Amino acid sequence: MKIYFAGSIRGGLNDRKIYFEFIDFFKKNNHVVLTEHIFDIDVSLGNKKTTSDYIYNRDVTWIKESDIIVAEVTQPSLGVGYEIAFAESLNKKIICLYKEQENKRLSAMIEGNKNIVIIRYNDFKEIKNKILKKINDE
Ligand code: 6K6
Repeated sequence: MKIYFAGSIRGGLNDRKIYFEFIDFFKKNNHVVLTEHIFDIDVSLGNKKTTSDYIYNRDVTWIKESDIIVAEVTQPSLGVGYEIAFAESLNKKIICLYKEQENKRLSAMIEGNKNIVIIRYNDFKEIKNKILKKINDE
């Protein structure tokens, strides 16, 4: 499967390590991750010449090209919310991954959307099989 993996960037990069774990995991299971380098500060974020215009157009093209969007939505991000809605408008399959946190709740616009499969977790290892199964589900 061609996966568009989405996660917060300008919304905050606190969960960057978890994004890398998910991306590695998908690659090891023979999936193609179109966004594999976007969270890499050296390769991507350090490139000051890359404009928002460029990023937007490239990411929209990748979403169109993808089979599925997997979004890590623990850290709220305008860009990720936009990508989810855009993918939904194209009838793409959408999986959101949400790490449970005290005194916080997932946005109702994600939680209440029946077109989105939501997988909640405490530890990434406990949901590995579930994610793979959902990716391959028709
Ligand atoms: C990439 C190449 C050169 O510079 C970059 C850095 N920026 C971004 N690169 C790729 N995708 C991005 C970048 N900034 C945001 N996005 C997209 O928006 C990603 O697909 C993320 O899923 C989402 C994050 O949105 P914000 O609002 O948190 O930045």
